[in-house]
This record gives sequence, C-alpha cells and structure tokens, in this order.
Amino acid sequence: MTKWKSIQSLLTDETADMLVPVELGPRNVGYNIKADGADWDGGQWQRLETRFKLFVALLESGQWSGAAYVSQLNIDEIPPLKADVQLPIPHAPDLAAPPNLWIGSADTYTPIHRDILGHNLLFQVLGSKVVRVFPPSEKPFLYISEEPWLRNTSLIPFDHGFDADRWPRFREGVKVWYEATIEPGDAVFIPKGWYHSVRALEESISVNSWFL
Ligand SMILES: O=C(O)CCC(=O)C(=O)O
Repeated sequence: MTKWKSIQSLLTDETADMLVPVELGPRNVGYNIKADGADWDGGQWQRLETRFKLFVALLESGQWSGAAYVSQLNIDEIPPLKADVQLPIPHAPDLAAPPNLWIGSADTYTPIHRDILGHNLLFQVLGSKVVRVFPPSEKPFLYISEEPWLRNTSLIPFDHGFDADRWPRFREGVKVWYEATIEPGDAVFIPKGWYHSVRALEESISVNSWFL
C-alpha cells in the first residue's frame, strides 16, 4: 500500500478499464440525506458504474463540484490492486470478509452507522479523515433509522449534528465519543457494534478490514 502515493498512481493498464461503482453527491453530506425529511438543495447522492480511468479523470479535471466516492469496494473486485494489500496482519484474528477500498475526493462523509461483520480496522493510505466513534450505549441519542434501507445508520446527514437544533437528542444526549484525524500510515480500531462516521478532509484512499 505504500506504493499508493496518489489516486492517479492506482491507474495502470490493468486497472484503467475496470468497472467500478462511483457515488456522486453533495460535499460533507451523507448518503442518508433524504432520510431526514428536510428540503435540501445541495443535491442528492447518485450511483453509477464507470471505468476506473473515468473516475480518476473526473477527480483530476476539477469539473465536478460535489464529492465523488468509490466506497466499500471489495478488493476482490479489482484484483490488480489486491497484491499491494498485505492482510491479514500478523497475529491478527481471521478476516470476516475481504478488505474494502475507499477512494474519494475531499469532503466525502460517511454518516454514523455500525458494521455488522465484526471488529473493524480502518487504514489510512492517502490524505486525512476525521473518524468519530460512539459506543453502543449512545445509540438512543444517534437517531438510528428503523427503515430497512438504512438499517444501522443514523438519520443525521451532517457531521456537525452537535450544533444543529433539529437533533436535540444528539446534541444534548451524547456523552461518550472518540474522535481522531487519521493520516497516511495510521489505522483506527472500531470495536464490533460501535457506531462511527468518517469525513475526508482531502482526497483520500483508505482500506478497511473486518475481523472476527
Ligand atoms: O472511510 C469511510 O468513508 C467509511 C469507512 C467505514 O465506515 C468503515 O470502514 O466501516
């Protein structure tokens, strides 16, 4: 992974024409934007499949004013990059699933949610991200959705919910959370069942892996 000095550096003859799912949406707003029922003129998230080289070209062109994200892409779907990812790490327990790639512009925001697959290690390869982690005890204050399409995910679509009047239980109720800015070479451990949100401060590459 130390070879990955930029998003451009992932582009090779082998990866250029691979189809990848790309999410396009407003900056610093989660894919759960519609769920809060508010009128929002910043656009909504859309998902399309495109060649990896076109995704890289879009980021480089600066033509897209929103955020763009290849998120949670199973590394098995992009075999040329798999050899660069040295997992499992020595002495770690078994992986619950193959590692995932997260490749995005600045200002992607993954809203508060919890994973179901196990403990999580999120490795930062390029750029920096702000990760907030909340223990399961804080669930009553996180506005977790009951809707099947948003299961395990908060209805709060922004990172600054602490200030927002519309989420009083969040602002007043949450007592325990941890926050870190992760940079290349850092990893954050997210215990199974703990809620977390992730905001990219810059163009970013991360790899995550769930452990049993
Ligand atoms: O990096 C991100 O945007 C989200 C990562 C995440 O939610 C995870 O690893 O479970």
